[in-house]
Amino acid sequence: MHNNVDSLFEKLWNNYLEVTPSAVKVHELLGSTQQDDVINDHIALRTFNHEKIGLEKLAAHFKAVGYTECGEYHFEAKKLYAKHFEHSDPTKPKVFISELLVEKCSPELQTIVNALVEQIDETAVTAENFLYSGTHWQVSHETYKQLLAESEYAAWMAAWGYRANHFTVSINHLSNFETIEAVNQALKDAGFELNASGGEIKGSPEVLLEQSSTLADQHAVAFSDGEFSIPSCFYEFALRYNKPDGEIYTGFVAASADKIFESTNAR
Ligand code: OOG
Ligand code: NI
Repeated sequence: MHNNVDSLFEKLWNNYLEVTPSAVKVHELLGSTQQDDVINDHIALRTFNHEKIGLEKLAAHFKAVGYTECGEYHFEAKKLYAKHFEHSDPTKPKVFISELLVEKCSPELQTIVNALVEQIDETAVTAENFLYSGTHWQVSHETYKQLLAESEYAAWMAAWGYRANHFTVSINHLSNFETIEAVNQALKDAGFELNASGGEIKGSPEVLLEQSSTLADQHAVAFSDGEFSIPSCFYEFALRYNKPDGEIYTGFVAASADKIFESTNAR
């Protein structure tokens, strides 16, 4: 495990850029003069709820660098469960980790996922690089398509494995933009496609969080039966509001998150 939070995020960022080249263009567009202008609100990771590699196994890597659990979220239809974590230093990004409730899926999906999980070496899960280690298994494009028909989340996990599936621009910290509408417009003017599921803007000032996201880049994956280009990772934009007590809201909104997951859907 890492012992330094900044070096962990640097590794996650570089690994994310490998399959999300559009993230560099987003930085150029939203940062005013230098890349450091873009403050990361949070990242998200995904997994399967197996004992070997469940949410808590990923969380352990963040707890080791000063994170604590702060909220939990249920996604009935997508068969997902999630928690979010915050660092004792509020300037560090928040972390959203979800897991697929495999036992709620079809016997066929369970068989496929169990076979993937079996290929993971137990020691890899606590290794320093686990959170950006990608896949630990062989999977065919045929199997990917079979998973896709039942669960887009399961298919994405099978293809991409362990990595940040998005970083998030904190609109609160941008100097050139005040509203999420202005950010979305700038992105669309620059040719980015936004996730329109549930509307381009998820949430509202009333729920203390507004979010939008790009549709994931397309990137090649070396499947066991050949190379195919599929949705990889995306960029999110978040504007947070103050609670009645004057403190900024640091949680997530399940109804909005439910739609953000769809940023990795096929275009
Ligand atoms: C996470 C989706 C939820 C948010 O900010 O609500 C999320 C995912 O796509 O894995 O990121
Ligand atoms: Ni997010």
